Amino acid sequence: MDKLLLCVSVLASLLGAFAQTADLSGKVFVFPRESSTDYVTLTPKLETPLQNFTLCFRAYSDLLRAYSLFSYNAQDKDNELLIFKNEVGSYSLYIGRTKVTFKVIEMVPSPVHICTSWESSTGIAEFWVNGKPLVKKGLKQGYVVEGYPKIVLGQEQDSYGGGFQKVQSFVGEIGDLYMWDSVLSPEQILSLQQGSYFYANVLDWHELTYELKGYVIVKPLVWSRA
Ligand SMILES: *[C@@H]1O[C@H](CO)[C@@H](O)[C@H](O)[C@H]1NC(C)=O
Ligand SMILES: [Ca+2]
Repeated sequence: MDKLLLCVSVLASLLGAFAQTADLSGKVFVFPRESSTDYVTLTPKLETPLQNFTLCFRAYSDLLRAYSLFSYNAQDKDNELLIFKNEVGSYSLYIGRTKVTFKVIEMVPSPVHICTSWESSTGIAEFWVNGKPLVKKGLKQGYVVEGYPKIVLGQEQDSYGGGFQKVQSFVGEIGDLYMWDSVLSPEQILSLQQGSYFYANVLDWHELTYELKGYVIVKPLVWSRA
């Protein structure tokens, strides 16, 4: 085999060994311990900038401290899109390094289904917890969320794909993660919470491209439909 061809095929098989695409329906990522080294990277199907989006997922954790739920950084743009839990009953959504905070009455630990959406034209951000819409907030009207992100579950990025701190790490289980480049209707969000599936064009749990780093294990989802 010619040298170049050999190099290319070795590289391709190496890359293939890292990222994988799988149907994770009925499964979760388990982040079993606190660390600054355990995480999952997600590769979106669409790398384009986002004028609108909806992001939904299920999470189950008994942490009482602050932690990152979804960390999306662009090149040179920290906190381009971040979902951060501050404390029990308080969730922040960051877009373009600006944040809004949503309050909800909740029991910890109990499983949560979270959906959040944002549209550029109005700046309106919605946040749903277990099918309940929280008070709407507004931020970054007219902004466009940068494309080509590094998306990380389990850790909070302070650089492009790194800069993790143990005290912001997620410990627990995450599943049923979907992201669209549009704002879903309240009816769609409710039926997702109840277990329906809609094809998602940015990230789709049924066809997810991901890479496990450190101690993260895929296990069956046993606590859904909360
Ligand atoms: C984003 O949403 C607005 C208002 O809902 C719509 O007018 C616009 O076309 C959407 N943008 C894209 C890229 O889909
Ligand atoms: Ca950050």
